Order: sequence, then structure tokens, then C-alpha cells
Amino acid sequence: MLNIEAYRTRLNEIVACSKDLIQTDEINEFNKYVLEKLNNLEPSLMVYGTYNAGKSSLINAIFGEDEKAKTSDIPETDKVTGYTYKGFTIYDTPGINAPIEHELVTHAHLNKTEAVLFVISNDGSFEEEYIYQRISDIVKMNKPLILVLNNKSGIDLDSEQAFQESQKLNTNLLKIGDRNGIKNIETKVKFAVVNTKTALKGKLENKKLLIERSKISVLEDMIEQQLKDSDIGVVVNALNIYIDKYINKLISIIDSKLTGKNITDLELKVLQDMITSLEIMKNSNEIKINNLLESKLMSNREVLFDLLNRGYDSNEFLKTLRNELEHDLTASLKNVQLQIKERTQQLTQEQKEIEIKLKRETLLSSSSNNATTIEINDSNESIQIPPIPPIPGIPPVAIVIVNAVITVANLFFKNNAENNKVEKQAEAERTRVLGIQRTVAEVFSKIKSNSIEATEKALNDLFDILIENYKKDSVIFQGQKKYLIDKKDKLHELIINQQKI
Ligand SMILES: Nc1nc2c(ncn2[C@@H]2O[C@H](COP(=O)(O)OP(=O)(O)O)[C@@H](O)[C@H]2O)c(=O)[nH]1
Ligand SMILES: [Mg+2]
Repeated sequence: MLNIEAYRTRLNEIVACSKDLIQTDEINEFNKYVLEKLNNLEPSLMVYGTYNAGKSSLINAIFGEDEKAKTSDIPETDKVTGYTYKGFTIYDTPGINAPIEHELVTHAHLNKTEAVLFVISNDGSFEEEYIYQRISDIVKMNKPLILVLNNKSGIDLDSEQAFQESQKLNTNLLKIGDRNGIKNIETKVKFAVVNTKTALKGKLENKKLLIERSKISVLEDMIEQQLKDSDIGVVVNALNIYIDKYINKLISIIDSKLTGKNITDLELKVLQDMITSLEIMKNSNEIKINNLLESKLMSNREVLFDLLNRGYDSNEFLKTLRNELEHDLTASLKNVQLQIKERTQQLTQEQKEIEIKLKRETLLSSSSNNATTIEINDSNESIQIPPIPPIPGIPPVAIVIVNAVITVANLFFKNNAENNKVEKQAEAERTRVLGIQRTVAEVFSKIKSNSIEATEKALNDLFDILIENYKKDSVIFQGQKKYLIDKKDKLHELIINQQKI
């Protein structure tokens, strides 16, 4: 007995895996078909073969109706039409060698059908190799097959010529079986010769002799027997093939996204290179700016000492120094902004190239599958280089300096008033100079630590959010890759499990 519940669970899992891989319509169609089949396990028969072989005419002959199925010398419809026959359904299909849309519809139905009625006409192409290749494909799928030679050329079916044709057909069948490793192919294919036109005429005009000569009854019995013999095993086989083909399609879509083209790897690599570049850029600029500011401070140390030594007001000088430092830092940061901008443009270019490659490859594979690509955030658009942040000022330094200068001056005058002795004066002078030196050292160390802090903060503001965002993107890419690989593993499991149900 078929475990319907296990099939339903499996179906839900497959449908869940399909999301993001193929279009919803196609998923729904798959889901609907499997559910319908599980609800009704009746086998059906599909009329297949080259277009113009007389498939639709054969349907008409079987039903004894002139216009039941539309017949024509040119391919007209891409529809698969079902007809109820003795409680079963027979489907007429556009066939092989029809326009591509017709062929696709036919092929899709071939994946579903339980049994096949393969029509070949004897007026032309019945020796064509592709016909036997198709027959062999169906036999390989273990689907019951009735091969019908439609006597379109109207020869006497009991003649030597008819016998020769059947022999040729049989030889061709054995050949393809050998080539494709199918043992005893002749036992796996039932064979009938009919004259559809005569059959229809006989039925329409109720002429027993014509009907008999057409040999349609032999075929009708064969069809009925085949459908009655098609047990649950035949239905489950067809259903498994349908499901497995669908799963294999999903896997090949994943493969085209992953291993074959390595698009995800490429995208990840350009992102990770970007992150490394930014980190290096941040570090090297920090060193460069700090060196620049430090050399500026060094050259101004002497000037401040000189000013204080001569008792001048240092506030104006410090204000100018502060402005110059701010100016230098701002100029350096503008340069960093430019570097970031250039690197971002490079990334955009790289991503564009990958996108073009991806599009080209999707286009190339779109004939085999019409996969939709996973939406990938266009991270370039969100990139905004942060503005240069305000630079923390140096005011506390100025206060320190003023206080220090006052202290030094007081010390000097106090010493001067109390003691007039020369050595005391010299002592006082040393103390004064030392005091100034200490003050200068203190002031410059404050300015230096302030400017280092300002540089660090400015660079953090410029780089950190940017780097963080690229890191997030790269995690998303890695996640997508893992997501696809996990999905593929899951789908492989679902195929293998089909055999066990
Ligand atoms: N003379 C003759 N013509 C046939 C026979 N069977 C089909 N035809 C013609 O072949 C053409 C194609 O037949 P049709 O049934 O539409 O082929 P399909 O494309 O396989 O469905 C039509 O013009 C039919 O009238 C036959 O047994 N004898
Ligand atoms: Mg037709």
C-alpha cells in the first residue's frame, strides 16, 4: 500500500526547498499535480510521437468521431487534451519536432504520464534515429510503452512490404536498446500496426470489414489491457519520476548558483578584499596623520619656550597653533575621504563585472531552467562616506598654560624680592627656566594627546560604520552560500528517500 502521508510530508519539504529557487507558479503547479495524483491514483495514457504522425487521427479513430481531436498537417496547438476512454484518460499531445513551445509542453507531460502510446507513421521518418532515442528514454523510465506504426502510406497491412517495415522497426529498436544498455528492449515495448484513416471511415460508416482491415481493435484491446494492468507500481513509478525530475531541476539551479560558476565566492571575495583595504587604509592614515601633527608640534616647541622665557603672552600663539593643527588634520581627512571614495568606486566596478557575468550565465542556463536569482542587497547604493567630524578643541591647554605662566612669574618675583644675592638669583633663574621647560613639555604633551585622540575619533567615524556594513554584507553572502549548500543536501536526501516510500 502507498504511504500517502509520507508523500505529503515529503511534498511539503520539497515545496519549502523550492522557495527562492523557481517561480511560484511552477511550484504551485508541481504541488497541485502531486496532491491530485495522491488523491486519484488512476493511471493515464499519453499519445506521443512526431507531430503529423497521426496522433490526433488515432484518437479520432479510437473514439470513432471525426472531430474529437483536431487534426492538421501543420502544428497548431500547444495544448495537451485529455479524453476519457473506458474509465481512463488518454491525453493527446503536440508531439516531437513541433515548435519548441509545443515540444516543451509535450515533454512536461511525458514526465507525468504513467504509460505511453508512441505513434510513428510509415510514410517518412520512421527510420530516424531520434525517434528510437525517445523510445529508449521512455523504456529507461520504466513506463509501459505501446509502439504504433500508423499506416499513413496506406499499404496492405498483410503484405510483404508491411512485414518488411515491421522488421525494420524491430531491428532499429534492438539497435538502440543495445546502444543504451537496455536488455531485451523488444519485451518491454508492445507493438501494433494500424490504419487510422480506414479505422475512422469504417467506424463512421459502420463498415465491419474496414474496421477489421484497419486493425484498430487489436490496438484498442492493447490499450485497455495496458491501462488495466497498470497497477499502483506503475503509478508510483511515474509519480517518483515526476518528483525526482523536479528535485533534480532544483539541484541544478543551486549548482548553477554555486559550484559551477562560483559567483557567490567571487562576490564574497571582493567584499572581503574591500574590508581588508579599508582596515589597512585606516591604520596607515592614522600613522601618517599622527606623524604629520607630531612634526608640526616639534617645530613649535622652541617657539613657545622662547615666548614664555621672554615673558610674552602665549595665548595668541597657542590659538594659531591650534588652528594650524585643525587645518592640517582637516586636509588629511579630506584626503582619506578621497581614498575611500576611489576604493568604493573600484568595488562598485568589480561588483558590476560580477553582475554582468552572472546575468550572462543566467541567460545561458535559462533555456534549461528559468530560475530567478536570489535578491542580493545592492550594498553600493547605501555607501555614504561620513563627513569629516568636528575636531575636539584644545582649550584646556590654554588654561593650563596661563596658570603655569602666572605661577612661574610669581615664583620669579617672589624670589627676587626676598633675596638679592647673586647665587640665589642664579638659583631662581634655573628654577624659572626649568619651570618654563616643564610647562612647555606639559602643554605639548596635552596638545599631542588631544590631537592623537582627535585623529583617532575622526578616523573611527570615517571608517568604522563602513567596515561594519561590509562585514555584515559578507556574513550575508556566506550565509547565502551555506543556505544553498544545506538546501542542496536536503534535496538530495529527498530524492534518495523517494525510493524508500
Ligand atoms: N492518408 C492518411 N492520412 C493520415 C492518416 N493519419 C493521419 N493522416 C493525416 O496526417 C495529418 C496529420 O495527422 P494528425 O492526426 O493531425 O497528426 P498529429 O500531428 O500526430 O496529431 C492530417 O492531415 C491527417 O489527416 C492515415 O492513416 N492516412
Ligand atoms: Mg495532433
